[in-house]
Amino acid sequence: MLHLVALLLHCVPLAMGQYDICKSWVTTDDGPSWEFYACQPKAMRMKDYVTVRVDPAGITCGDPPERFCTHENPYLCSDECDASNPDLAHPPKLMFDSEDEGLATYWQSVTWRRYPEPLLANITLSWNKSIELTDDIVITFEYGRPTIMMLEKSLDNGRTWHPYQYYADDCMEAFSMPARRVRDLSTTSANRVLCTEEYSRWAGSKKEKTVRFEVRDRFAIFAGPDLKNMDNLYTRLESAKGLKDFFTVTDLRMRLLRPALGGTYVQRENLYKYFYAVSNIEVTGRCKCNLHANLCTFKEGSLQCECEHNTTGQDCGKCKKNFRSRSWRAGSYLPLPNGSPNACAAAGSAFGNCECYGHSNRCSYIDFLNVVTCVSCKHNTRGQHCQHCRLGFYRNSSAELDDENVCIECNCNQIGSMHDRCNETGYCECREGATGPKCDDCLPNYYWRQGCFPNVCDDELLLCQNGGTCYQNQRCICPVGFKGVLCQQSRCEVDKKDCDGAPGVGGSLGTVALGVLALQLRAWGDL
Ligand SMILES: *[C@@H]1O[C@H](CO)[C@@H](O)[C@H](O)[C@H]1NC(C)=O
Ligand SMILES: *[C@@H]1O[C@H](CO)[C@@H](O)[C@H](O)[C@H]1NC(C)=O
Ligand SMILES: *[C@@H]1O[C@H](CO)[C@@H](O)[C@H](O)[C@H]1NC(C)=O
Ligand SMILES: *[C@@H]1O[C@H](CO)[C@@H](O)[C@H](O)[C@H]1NC(C)=O
Ligand SMILES: *[C@@H]1O[C@H](CO)[C@@H](O)[C@H](O)[C@H]1NC(C)=O
Ligand SMILES: [Ca+2]
Repeated sequence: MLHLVALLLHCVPLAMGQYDICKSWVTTDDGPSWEFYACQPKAMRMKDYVTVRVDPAGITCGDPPERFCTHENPYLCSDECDASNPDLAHPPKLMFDSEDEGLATYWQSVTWRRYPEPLLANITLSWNKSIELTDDIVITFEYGRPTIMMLEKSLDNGRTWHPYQYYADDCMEAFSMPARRVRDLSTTSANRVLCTEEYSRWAGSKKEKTVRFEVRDRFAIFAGPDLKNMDNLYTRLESAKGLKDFFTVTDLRMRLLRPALGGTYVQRENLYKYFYAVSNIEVTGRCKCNLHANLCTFKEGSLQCECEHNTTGQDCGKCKKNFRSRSWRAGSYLPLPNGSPNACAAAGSAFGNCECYGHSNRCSYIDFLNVVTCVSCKHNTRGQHCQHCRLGFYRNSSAELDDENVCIECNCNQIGSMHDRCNETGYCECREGATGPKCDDCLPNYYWRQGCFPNVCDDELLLCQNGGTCYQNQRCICPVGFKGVLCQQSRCEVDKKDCDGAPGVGGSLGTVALGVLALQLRAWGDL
């Protein structure tokens, strides 16, 4: 009977769909215990959790109120957009509401009245959370799809952006790229960024309204046309480098670069029929929780994984405090069907009490010392438990022992310091004359030149004499006729030769000249 219960419970994760359950209470021969599985949240309608930004300022129509018409009725320009009238306004939020039967609500841009200046608009969607796409992104345009647009994505909350897909009625002309279709991609090119012409051609504005980023078609490369063979997809996501990241985003941006033309050229005399109107943006995906959570909740304005397996963080991207005896790892879809939880382990639970503070995932037993010690400590740590910093590094006082940033490089100035080690507060040991935490400064009365040297001259005690000037505390530049470290010596006193033929050397020359004159006068007197 007990065995039957175990069997039934064992089957639960399979019956409920793949990777739905993080753990279950199973009864085995050794008694009941938890069993852990790789798990992920369900896919959701991500537009419900998004923040949107439309650029540039003033691109939304209605301020001031404006008339527009459609390609179907190009000469009946009686429609009005007025931001101050709720019935006639088209604010960005109408891209994310639920559509009532038959009545589309939409964001609308100003018209292309500034033609031929391009009509450009960016629509940026931000989740402040990494999302894994599970279905196509579908953007619905009323009154015609753009003839040129681009989809971009960010993986780091908008700090850096990458092209995701290009769309144009003529890819060569717009982006100098050949037109391709996602359906023609192969297993090795499933994450290629391409330009497609499928969603930009004019087909009558009522007929073809959607622009897609085809996630399903890319999945189908591995999982087959109806996504029946998901195991193969999950295996590929685990093994193909960059494939998982390709479907992961924190932000998306639609760059609208040219509106629908409704024909082959722009009619300058009727620019009121050119604009963008987006009624819906559907993004289906799940929170990225690194296979450590099956729930994701909206808290304090952002989505957050409800982490299991003793992990924590918005994406379950690290181990909980006191569960860091091994380095954190994402769960894995493999082996099928339940995957590997790769759970974080409590300090002291693994390897017979060998704590490595998460800086090593290997321990080794040293026979003659009878100790277990961590092997290959990472993050610049060392020691039996990776509890010290490597030489040349010091302990970061604001980091826990199991933090990746626990050791900070000393960075001692190579010339100014005795060696590259420092004390616990990061101070290096300085050579004579050098100072500062890193020994890259000089004490007062020292100057820096490949190290610190005592000043030869300065403006206070070591003044250059006789009108000499002090050059960078390194030497006195003496006037002609003087020498010595501080120009304190007259050349004349040292060597009589210097007294003659040295014109303009102040008083001493005068004296010499007078002497010569006196001699001559005496000579004349003798005559
Ligand atoms: C749209 O975003 C891109 C960056 O992705 C930026 O270079 C461009 O200036 C933006 N365009 C507008 C109209 O704000
Ligand atoms: C983004 O999410 C983090 C983690 O949940 C939160 O601390 C932060 O305030 C959020 N930022 C914004 C702009 O919502
Ligand atoms: C997480 O830690 C708790 C103790 O707080 C333990 O009962 C549980 O089994 C651990 N879970 C995993 C997956 O290791
Ligand atoms: C010290 O650790 C904290 C916490 O992890 C980190 O934010 C900080 O950047 C670290 N300091 C340095 C200098 O690495
Ligand atoms: C490190 O050295 C500096 C400078 O010599 C000193 O002020 C500081 O107290 C020292 N810190 C420790 C922990 O010894
Ligand atoms: Ca809508």
